[in-house]
Amino acid sequence: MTIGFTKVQLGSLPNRYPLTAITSVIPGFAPLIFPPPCPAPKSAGHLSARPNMSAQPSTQPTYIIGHKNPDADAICSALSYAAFKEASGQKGFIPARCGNSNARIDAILNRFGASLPQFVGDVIPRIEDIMHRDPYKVSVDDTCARALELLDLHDVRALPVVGHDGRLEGYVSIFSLGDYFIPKPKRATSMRKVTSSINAIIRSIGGTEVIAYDAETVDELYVRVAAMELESFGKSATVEGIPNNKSVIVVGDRTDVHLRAIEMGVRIIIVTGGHRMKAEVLERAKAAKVSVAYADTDSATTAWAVRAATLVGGLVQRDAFTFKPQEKLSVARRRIVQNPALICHVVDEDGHLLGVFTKTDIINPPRAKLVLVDHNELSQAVDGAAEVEITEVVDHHRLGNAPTHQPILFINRPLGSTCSIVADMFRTADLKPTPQIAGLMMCGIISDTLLLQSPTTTPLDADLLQWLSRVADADVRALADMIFNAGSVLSSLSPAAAVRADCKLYKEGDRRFSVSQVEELGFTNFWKCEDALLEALEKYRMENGLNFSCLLVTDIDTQSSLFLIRGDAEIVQAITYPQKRPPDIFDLPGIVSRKKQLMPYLASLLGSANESE
Ligand SMILES: [Mn+2]
Repeated sequence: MTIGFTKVQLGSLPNRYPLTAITSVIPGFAPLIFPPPCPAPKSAGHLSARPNMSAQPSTQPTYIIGHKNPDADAICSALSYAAFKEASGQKGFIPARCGNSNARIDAILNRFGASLPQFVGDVIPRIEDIMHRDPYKVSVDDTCARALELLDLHDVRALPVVGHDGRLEGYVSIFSLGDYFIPKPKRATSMRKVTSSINAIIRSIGGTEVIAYDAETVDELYVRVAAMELESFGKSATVEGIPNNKSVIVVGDRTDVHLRAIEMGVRIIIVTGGHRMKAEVLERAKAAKVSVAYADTDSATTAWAVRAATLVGGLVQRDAFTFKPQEKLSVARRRIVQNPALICHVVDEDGHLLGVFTKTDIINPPRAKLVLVDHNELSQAVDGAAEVEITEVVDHHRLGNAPTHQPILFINRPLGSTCSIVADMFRTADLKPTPQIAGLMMCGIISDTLLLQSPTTTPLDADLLQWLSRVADADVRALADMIFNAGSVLSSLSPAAAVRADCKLYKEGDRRFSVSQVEELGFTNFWKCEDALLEALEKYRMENGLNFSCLLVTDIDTQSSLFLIRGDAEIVQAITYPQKRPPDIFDLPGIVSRKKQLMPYLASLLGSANESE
């Protein structure tokens, strides 16, 4: 016997009616509806294998989000399920919505002092989701020593280079730096070259400044180690054609060389091995405006460190591969395939560096996660839902879900509202919602069940509503009046907006269609705009390339509906309900539920239409 939740591998056929995928009804057993979240091994492993390119790794939130064109239940169940997560100690969940509010939702939130959940227009993975913000970088004024240090310390292969204004200039890589430092016996002069300033050189060798002239001026200088006889030292300079005032002399405690170098007027003398220049020699250096520095390292090491003082600005590779933060990963992936770039830069409109990423980041990106509430069909979900990880579904509609790669927590119960499911979670887990959250859940139940009148209503909905009423200290009847009087959609919205307000897209066989619903107190407002609504319905159908579009106008008072349909003549003709106004307005007495009454009816029409084709 399985107690608690059943993990459903979502590869099943879509069904027509809500079904129970969670066996939480065994008396005496508290259902295990919130297992400890398992770490996703794939993404965890990936993150640890990723080179550490910035101080701050990016993290992705999990959005608890209702369907497009949200209704009260979609908004209230997102808010209350997030509260349930919080109350049961599960962190990192953010209530969200992917559509606009309406008068009813506003009235409900206002009544309980709640705010709208965060708007998430889409969850399409973009560059900004994978980039490393605040990346390790160097400035054009930094030395190669600094760049090499960063490359080594953080195990990366390239670093972005920024100018003084923060704009991206290019990048330096282990390959370009390696090329610069690898000995080239046939081009000895280039091996001596260092484009830098006296200050940067002293920084790079970790030395002590003794006398420095024009310390900030960047020059093309040449390093020479004076390890030869005095006579040879003087000659070699002439042979290589290096001007004396561009020479950096690295030398030990050789006073004769010190004196000769001063006489020649070299740029700087670096005395190595912890040795010091004699006081009287130092005086001469001052007189001749020759800079002097001391290094504790030996001559060979010092000479290398001097070369590493070359400023990054001189070695920048300008062919930086750049992206905008809003670029879709699917597009970026195609651009990257053929490009050998070691590092990808993300820049804003002005070219300021925002972040970096590598190919590894884009192959297996950390994805935003979604908990779908009050829907499970991707056609109704936030844009991009198919490209991210859906970790949970909490719903009370027919199954029309896409297959998933991993087992997920899937809760589908044929109750009157998603808020009922969440309220039942609170109660069975012995957690008491706040009066605010209890009030919001009441509104989800009242709104979705038309105050327990809809055929979707179960005894549990009624029971939960009573329980919530006590917790929230709110009167059910008063709330219902507020909810159903909060703005007639037909009198407050344009026909175009009215058909979009609570509109759901469906696919049955080859047919795509939409079913909208508005709830009114009486049909008076409807008979003022029926032609405009039919026109708006047709326009919506054309714009979305649908086979047909329909609108259920429900009168909450009499618990009956009018049904408007445009499109597919075969379907329209197959409708067996009486025509209220031919050819496209029908009378549906006793029909108030889109999901439990209308959808099964339409599905049967479509089923026979498909068979006859
Ligand atoms: Mn609902």
